[in-house]
Amino acid sequence: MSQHVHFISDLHLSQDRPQTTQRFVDYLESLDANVSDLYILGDLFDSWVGDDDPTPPNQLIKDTLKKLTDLGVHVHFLAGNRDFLVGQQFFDDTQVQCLEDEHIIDLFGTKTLLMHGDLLCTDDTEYQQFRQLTHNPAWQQAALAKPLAERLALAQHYRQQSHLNKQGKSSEIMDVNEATVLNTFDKHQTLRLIHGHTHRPKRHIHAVNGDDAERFVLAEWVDKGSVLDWTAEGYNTIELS
Ligand SMILES: [Mn+2]
Repeated sequence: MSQHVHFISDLHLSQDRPQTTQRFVDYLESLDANVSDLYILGDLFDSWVGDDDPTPPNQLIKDTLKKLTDLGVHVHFLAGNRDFLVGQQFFDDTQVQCLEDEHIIDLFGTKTLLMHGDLLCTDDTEYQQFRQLTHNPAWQQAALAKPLAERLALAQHYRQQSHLNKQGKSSEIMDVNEATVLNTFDKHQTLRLIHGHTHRPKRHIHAVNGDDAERFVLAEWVDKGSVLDWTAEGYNTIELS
């Protein structure tokens, strides 16, 4: 029986999206040892204000992930722009492995770069400045030191702000920058990239130094779930309704 490797992103789990939570729990509970690795490429949560936040569905998700890692499935998490404050306690509790953005794996013999995808959206300079600020360890430490109620209120504020900002930006600005994509392939000397973030699922082909490089964009989980499923024979997309 051939081994499977799964990739998902952009579930945006929150108390407001119980169907997505249920779909994700059902999906995790359906997995067995035929799946060697599950890669979660960011924005699993719509917001994460600290590992001490007991707001549903946080505990349910942690418990379900722990059951899966107990079965021997390797689960990996690469943070997105919504859940970059997922911390050590989360990883200790779930035994999920934390990956840095721009992580390289060997996917059935092909060097494959994994990203959330926001780093590719360099046309959005305002967002890139915000990203730099919020990825500063001192900023994160100060943010996490605030009382939980204040962090929850701040997260609410950022979500509204982000929603308003998006309305004022063209869809081109919020998509990946082509030159940045090419530079990223070149920097990592790879011909395959898998990322999420833009919610524009597609397989793109880019010409990189005379070779065809493939870029898979994962789908968000909104009306249905979506899993990029790889085996040694190739890939297919699994939809979960
Ligand atoms: Mn994102």
